[in-house]
Amino acid sequence: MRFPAEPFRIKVVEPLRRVSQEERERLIRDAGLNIFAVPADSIYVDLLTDSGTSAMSDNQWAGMMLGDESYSGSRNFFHFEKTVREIFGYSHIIPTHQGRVAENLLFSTILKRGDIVPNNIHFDTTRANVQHQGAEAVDLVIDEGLDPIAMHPFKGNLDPAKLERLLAEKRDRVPMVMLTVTNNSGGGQPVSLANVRAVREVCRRHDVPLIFDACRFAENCFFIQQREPGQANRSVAEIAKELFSHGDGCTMSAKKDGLVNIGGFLALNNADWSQRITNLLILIEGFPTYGGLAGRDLEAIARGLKEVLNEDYLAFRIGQVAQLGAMLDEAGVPIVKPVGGHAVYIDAKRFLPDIPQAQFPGQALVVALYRDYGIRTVEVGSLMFAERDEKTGVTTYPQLELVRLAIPRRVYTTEHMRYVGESVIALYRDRSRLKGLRLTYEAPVLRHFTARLEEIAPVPVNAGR
Ligand code: P70
Repeated sequence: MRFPAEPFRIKVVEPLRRVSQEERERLIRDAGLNIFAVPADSIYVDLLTDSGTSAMSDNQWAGMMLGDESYSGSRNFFHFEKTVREIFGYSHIIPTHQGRVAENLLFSTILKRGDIVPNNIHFDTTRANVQHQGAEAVDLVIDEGLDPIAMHPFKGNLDPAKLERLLAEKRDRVPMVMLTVTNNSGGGQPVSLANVRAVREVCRRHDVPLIFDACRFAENCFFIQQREPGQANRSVAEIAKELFSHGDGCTMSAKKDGLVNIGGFLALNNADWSQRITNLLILIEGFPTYGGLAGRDLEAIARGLKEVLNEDYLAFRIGQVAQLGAMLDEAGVPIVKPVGGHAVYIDAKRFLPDIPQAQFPGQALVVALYRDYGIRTVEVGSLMFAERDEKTGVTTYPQLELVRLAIPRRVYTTEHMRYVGESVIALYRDRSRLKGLRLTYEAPVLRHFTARLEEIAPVPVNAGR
């Protein structure tokens, strides 16, 4: 088992606290079996998210000291703007404090009630922000993208034929098409350049703008370089330039491939949209040269966006995730394959085949990984995405029931990864003791963040006799 060697060394360390199994049991019970409510300093390896959890480099920290905190016209804004234009190629750059604000500004300005926004698969905040405008979020990923074991190099691809059918029928209701790179909900799977070109062509014929959700663009473009015929000799930066040239703009959470702890932006070519969005930005987020950020944050993003395109870094990053996936796969743990860019996703349906989706098998696994091993993961399945039709009372469950082990960038060492691998394998061998869960509280939107649950006691074999 060869994990890739780190292309960095460690200058600052953050001690980790080991807590006892008894304390973890108490903490997860007090949290209503919701991992978001467990204090982070009682977690040993935190794989909840790769968002905002990166370790910044010495170069980024040095940039923070050069923060110009002027209300308007900060030099860091100009550096940020220039960098984003160079990499993404769009003309109007609107800073926000994180990705979902970029989404909210875009959707609340452009969408009308009854509109439809197609995407490969919308991630949770994108879907919720579309729905918040009374619009419909439609997922058009290729069929392989919904099959956890289909071996396709670009399982994030959007099916151009499905898009064509939708636009042929309902063009009037579609103000934009989105593409999420990489496709987070489907396992962190990349989208190919050929697919971007094909989607662009359908959009061009129907005259619909194409907007990227660019959170993990560098990881996506690295996969293109590694896997797509004809791309091996191009730099990841060149591939990114072409990819974005096929679109009209992007939303970005810099908390992922910006290698920072907070920040995001909206980049657009459409001057009219940008003007209207900027007016809203001033009302709710901040002046156009800082958005919701400090000057020092903008500097860290500008530097992070360049570092993330370093191919030694990307080979390590993607290799570390792939290697953890390989370790689990070789032990027979059911995972989404091929392994994605930022996370290994366990297929909870196959891990716990006896627990029905209505009893949250993914969340049961999340709870056990914390309680038994101090590892925090996140459910991407029925707790996050099941939808109840208020009229009929019928609940629709997502096809994929996953547990995501998201790997923060430049944070954990190989030994941490080995600990995680060995723990998941041990739990898999002992999985028969896991029980289903039921909800005791749920919020009306994005319920997974605040839900409370309890274990369903197994019915004794002799019950009722
Ligand atoms: C994640 C976080 C955020 C995200 C994303 C895509 C493709 C937009 C955003 C919003 C959210 C999360 C989920 C579970 C646990 C913790 C955090 N994704 N588009 O980890 O960006 O967070 O900056 O508003 O993945 O995948 P932002």
